[in-house]
Amino acid sequence: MAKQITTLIAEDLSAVGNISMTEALPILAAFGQRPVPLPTVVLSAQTEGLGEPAKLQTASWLEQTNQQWREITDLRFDQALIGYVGNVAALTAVQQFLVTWQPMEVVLDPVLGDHGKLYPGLDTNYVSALSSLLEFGTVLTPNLTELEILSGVNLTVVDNEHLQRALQTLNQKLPNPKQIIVTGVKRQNQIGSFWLADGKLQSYFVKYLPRHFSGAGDAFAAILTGYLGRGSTLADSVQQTMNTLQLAMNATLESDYDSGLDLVNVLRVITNGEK
Ligand code: PXL
Repeated sequence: MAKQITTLIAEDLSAVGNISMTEALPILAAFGQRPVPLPTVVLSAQTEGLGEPAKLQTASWLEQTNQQWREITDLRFDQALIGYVGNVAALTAVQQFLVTWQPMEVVLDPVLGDHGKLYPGLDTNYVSALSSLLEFGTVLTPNLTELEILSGVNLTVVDNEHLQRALQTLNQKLPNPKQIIVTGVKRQNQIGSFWLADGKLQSYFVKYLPRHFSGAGDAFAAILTGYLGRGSTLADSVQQTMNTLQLAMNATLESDYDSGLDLVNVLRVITNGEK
């Protein structure tokens, strides 16, 4: 039997929206993992398109949790999944967890914005605090908007040359090398992810579906964490993640989901793959 992986998940818990933590928990449980959720903020709804959410800040609880965990014998983390954090105090607390617990693999999705804009409520202070957290990630999964903001490379033209330059520039800004996968790159009727292997640009595409799926990036990071935890290579993990995510998007298109993703098929595929 495979060893059970314990994964610390730090991201928002949003009641309405079916995104981030509400996706990551079932996904990682389906991978047979032991997920340990750290809500970085509790929201009545995701921040996009559903009005102004009621917020419960958790930074001080996060600090107390990090202290209390020291009393738990044999607590250890193989992986961490960091998604939307939401405020600078919680980013600081998340950094403390990573420094204290040193998980081997840290999938860090630098959630900042999409379609060229920051998400509501995030500002330049937040961007600089998140930039400082990047050095604690081992795998980073920005979308195009986030890669542009974090690398400083203009991505108005999204050709291979610009993507390669942005990925390299972001890597060079950081004190230790990362695997950076940029997601959501549209080419004709396909959507793809790009990353570098030995300095060469790699990509993988699936069919583009003409709809905005909120929570798709969050699900991408969670599924990727699951495949990496199973020991798949980065390239295989990205490909399997995108194939699996495609199932969720197809199911969502066919169902009456108006927010978040229909994950049932994803959970079936993941569970069947468990040996
Ligand atoms: O899907 C990214 C995301 C995560 N978490 C919260 C969000 C969003 C996007 O709007 O609002 C709370």
